[in-house]
Amino acid sequence: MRLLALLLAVGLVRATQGYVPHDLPRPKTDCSGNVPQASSSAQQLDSPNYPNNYGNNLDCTWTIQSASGTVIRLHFLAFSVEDRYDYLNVFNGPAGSADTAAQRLTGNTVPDDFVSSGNTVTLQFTSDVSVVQSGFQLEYTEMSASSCPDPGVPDNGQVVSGGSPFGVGSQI
Ligand SMILES: [Ca+2]
Repeated sequence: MRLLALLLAVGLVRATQGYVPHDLPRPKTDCSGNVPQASSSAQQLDSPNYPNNYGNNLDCTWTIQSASGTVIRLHFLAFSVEDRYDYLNVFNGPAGSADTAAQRLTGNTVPDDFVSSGNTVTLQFTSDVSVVQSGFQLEYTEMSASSCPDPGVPDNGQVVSGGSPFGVGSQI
């Protein structure tokens, strides 16, 4: 009986210290918001509270749109979310549809640029019940559907020709 009391006490201490298992379902806080339409000059989108830590139990959805016939480029400036438990879904179109789930981003590696195939990109950021990090900061830009972002210099290589603006079929 004394042992049981001790175990209960230990359990109580852990509970009051905020120990929460990862998979316990909790209501999510909707942190969605409207974002300005993409334009040819880059606009910034940050995770809630950036550069301070985002909160637990978040579920945010942002829909970025650009003019009809254009596409949207995402350029990540920073990325730090709890690996495998918190993540940013990047949908190449409206949210939710399985066939538009382009990327599920998690961890601490700054992702490569993303270019949509149409004029809508939906971002969905979710966090679980514990462990928060600084989140992400990105820029989004409207681009002509026929232009391509500067691919940069490849590993172990150098650019010998070409130059901005790049178009479909450009060679570098
Ligand atoms: Ca988390």
